[in-house]
Amino acid sequence: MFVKCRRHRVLIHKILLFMVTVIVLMFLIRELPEREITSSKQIQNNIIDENDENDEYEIKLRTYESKIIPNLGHNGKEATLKDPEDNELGEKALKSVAMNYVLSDRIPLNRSVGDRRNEGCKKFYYNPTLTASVVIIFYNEILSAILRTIWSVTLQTPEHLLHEIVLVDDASTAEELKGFLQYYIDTRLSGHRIKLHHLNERVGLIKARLEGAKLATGDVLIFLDAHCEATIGWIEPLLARIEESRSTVLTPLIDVISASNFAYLSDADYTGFQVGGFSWPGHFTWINVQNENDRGKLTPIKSPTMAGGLFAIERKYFWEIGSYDDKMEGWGGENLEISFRIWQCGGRLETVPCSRVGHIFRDFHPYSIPGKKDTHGINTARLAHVWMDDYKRLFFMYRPKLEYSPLIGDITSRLELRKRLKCKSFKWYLDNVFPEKFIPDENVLGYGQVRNNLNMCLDDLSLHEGTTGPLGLYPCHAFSATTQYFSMTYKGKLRSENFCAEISNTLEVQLTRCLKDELKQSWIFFKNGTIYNSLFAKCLSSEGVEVPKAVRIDNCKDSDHQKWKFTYINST
Ligand code: LR7
Ligand code: MN
Repeated sequence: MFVKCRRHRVLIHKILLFMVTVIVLMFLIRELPEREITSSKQIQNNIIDENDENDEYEIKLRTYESKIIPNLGHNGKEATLKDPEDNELGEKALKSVAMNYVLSDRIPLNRSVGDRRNEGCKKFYYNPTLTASVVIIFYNEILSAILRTIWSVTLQTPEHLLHEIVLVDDASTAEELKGFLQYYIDTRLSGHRIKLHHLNERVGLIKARLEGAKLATGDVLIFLDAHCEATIGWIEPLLARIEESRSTVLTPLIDVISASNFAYLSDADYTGFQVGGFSWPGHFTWINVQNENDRGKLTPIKSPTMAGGLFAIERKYFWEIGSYDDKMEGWGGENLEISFRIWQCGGRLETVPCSRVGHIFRDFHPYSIPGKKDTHGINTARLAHVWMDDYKRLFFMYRPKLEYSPLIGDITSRLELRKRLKCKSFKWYLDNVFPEKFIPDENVLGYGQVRNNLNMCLDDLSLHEGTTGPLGLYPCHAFSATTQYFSMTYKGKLRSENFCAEISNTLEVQLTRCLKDELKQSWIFFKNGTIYNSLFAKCLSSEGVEVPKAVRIDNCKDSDHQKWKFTYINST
């Protein structure tokens, strides 16, 4: 009995001890993460307030994390939400900031978009030794999109190649991009070298990138927009090519991530990708790979320009070649400036087909630019004066008011840079880098607006590249008639910068891709103002055309509908 009782007591003791241990352990386990998260700051600062703030951040972050749906958008698949209310909010977000952030907030921040490389790329072996500083600037971007950019870089870059990530906040007003973002980095991305620098005032994307470049210390700078996703193997071919040639500046293939459903849209095969061009009104455009033999190749391919947001450049070379024009403000123009400068001053620009990075293309800018409104126009006017020599006439033909605008500011230091680096002429660039670029006033009989005797003008009706549409008729614009500039070439083409006038089966005139030796695109411009096609033996006419529909061809006759005048006529 005694023995039994003693045994009992021992058993009860043991059970009690076990229970106490379990309770203490449970308490510890519950408390542990929070303690760990705040401890480093506690020791550093010993500030009670900050701890309170951190607790607040932690609660906010956990609420946020609890809403993430595992596997949503995995492998870059289209993501959808079931709740109709969420979808409605998502639609609203798309309209207000051009990105469905309701959905973005639910997709895991470290999602994988899969291996996007062309099969052939996997056979290449790269062994770079250079390290990269990835510079990401942002102004009021969606936090989850910024974080997904950062996560993709840390996950898809071998550690020994990633020197650091430098984040520059261009004085965002969104509260969560301040302390909360820093807290996220400290707690969820600790162990990664990430610098976050807040600018005191908004300086625009060009100067923000310059600040990032100043802070960076890796061998190579890689700039990314703050809504990108890097994919497997993205960095190795970039670094390896720069190691081979330090004055070559590289862009990855910029794939499309949908702003509405976050699908990674570009397929792996994608050998029909395009490289960078430009238009005379000063915009970046996509063009087909220039040399037919280069099409489908997976090695780096020459590109006349770059889009601007995603590129790799050796860090010291970036400074040697003149970094950016630090008097450019806001948004725009810097991409063509750096492109022309690199080529004209002895470097090269290439697209690397095996490096794939997704970018969320937004339909509009979710932000306004303080002060000067048309920063793209003003920045482009700066670059035209500095780099385009006499060809700047073509930009200013589209933007006459900008040519002598005081808003352009002082360009002396950029002209000095051009001299110091002994850069080549813009004509050299056109002849050697972009020989297929159409020059509207060279080798032409006439160019400018094409006005008939009834004061109506030919108009491309804002046709987009890569499409076909009517050669329209519209009242002549007084200024900036970007849709009303046409050339009559020596070879008999009636064309705008990117399209040629072609006769359709219904005898209407269409604007479409220019083709060599196509009789339907062949015109003769007579001194009396008629524009004649010999295949049909008919004349260009506006008779019976409802504005702004397509002009037609008709039997030739002496009619005001068939007499056309170009603004400029070449006398030679
Ligand atoms: O005032 C600003 N301050 C900023 O820090 C305005 C913008 N930004 C940041 C912004 O948060 C973003 O991270 O700058 C980055 C680029 O701005 P976007 O994403 O609004 O520009 P975009 O993608 O519409 O425009 C393209 O052209 C720009 C011309 O100035 C820049 O060079 C962008 O980097 C460039 N983007 C790309 O090249 C991605 C591919 C798009 C194409 C074609
Ligand atoms: Mn962008």
